[in-house]
Amino acid sequence: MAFDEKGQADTYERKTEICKRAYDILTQKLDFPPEDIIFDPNIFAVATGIEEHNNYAVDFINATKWIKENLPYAKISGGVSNVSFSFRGNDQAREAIHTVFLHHAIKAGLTMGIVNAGMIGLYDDLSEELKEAVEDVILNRRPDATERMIDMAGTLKGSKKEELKLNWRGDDENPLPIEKKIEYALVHGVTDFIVEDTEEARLKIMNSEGGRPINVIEGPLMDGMNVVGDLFGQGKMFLPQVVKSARVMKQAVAHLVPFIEKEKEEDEKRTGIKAKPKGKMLIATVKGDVHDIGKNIVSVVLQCNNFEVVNMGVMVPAAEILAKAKEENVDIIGYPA
Ligand code: B12
Repeated sequence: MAFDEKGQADTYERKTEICKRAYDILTQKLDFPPEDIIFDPNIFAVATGIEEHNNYAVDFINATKWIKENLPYAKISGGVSNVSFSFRGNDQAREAIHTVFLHHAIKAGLTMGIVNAGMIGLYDDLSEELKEAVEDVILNRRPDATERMIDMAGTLKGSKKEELKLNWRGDDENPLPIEKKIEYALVHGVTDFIVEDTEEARLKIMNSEGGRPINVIEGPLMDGMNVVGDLFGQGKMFLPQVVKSARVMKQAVAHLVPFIEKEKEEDEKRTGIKAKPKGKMLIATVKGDVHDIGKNIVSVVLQCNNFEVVNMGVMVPAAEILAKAKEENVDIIGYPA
């Protein structure tokens, strides 16, 4: 943490000076690997009513940018929930503040943060009005930002997020298209309706010409996951939220797998031919990679196309993959690149 003999660093100058000093000692005197250094340049509460506190978020964000640019390989963390401490008791205001703060801090180079994962939202879900009020506070854009934010905090019930929550499934007269419902469920990590929505999408696709259950994955589910990927890539969604999206995706895929398998059985029944295995494939994600949703889908599809599949799971060291490939005498080794 950015602390020295004088105490905790609260300004940009103090934060950067202390981190630089620590970095030089660690890397030059102690031979400490710079990539193992994680600096916490101190996040303090803004909108406290005390003028000296107004620039705290800006100082943290600028210090983060400076560390990223000047102290190679060092990582940056912070206690994010602190920034909204003056709004304790008003979870919606705090959530909006965390969301906006993270959006800007991640852009500046923040590597990780400590925050209640249930208290972060989507930057794009904030109404323009709320976003502006919070940004005025976080970026210290006007002297009356705190008062305006306090006024806004009292009226938060009508935020765009609340409206979205209420309306995301549409109503009987104007139901939302099934693809949009699936996208919403994936982006917001809502599992409540995902099985029935996946089934509705499957029936819709099966009723169209040449429709197959796999098309539900390749169509609405992948489209929704790509929205998640884009928001995540832009720093508008955060890792705990993507974990929830993955959970929704897994439930949807689990619903479809029996239908994908049934297709193969029906083909065999129809033709009266039990197909011979086309080959044997080993599949895994390599150590360092946890993304297994795509791999598992590929595994199911290959099995349904008469490949024998040895699925080694996730995070498998390369040497183990090679040893298993020899032991099982496989024809193909597959892993997501
Ligand atoms: C869900 C998700 C996660 C989940 C994974 C949960 C799980 N159990 O799988 C969680 C939250 C854990 C996660 C973590 C991270 N993720 Co992630 N994640 C995603 C996301 C949003 C969706 C992936 C997905 O499941 N898609 C749906 C499936 C069906 O599609 P698919 O994976 O592409 O698979 C298809 C094809 O690729 C192919 N395929 C897949 N595997 C195989 C294997 C073989 C043999 C073959 C032939 C074909 C094949 O067939 C599949 C079906 O069509 C993507 C963004 C995106 N749009 O893809 C980011 C994404 C992949 N993640 C990314 C990152 C950066 C991370 C993290 C490093 C984030 C972080 N800072 O910590 C960590 C990495 C953790 C780790 N050690 O691996 C980046 C990767 C960037 C890159 N290319 O280097 C992406 C692209 C997001 C982004 N835009 O930044 N993630």
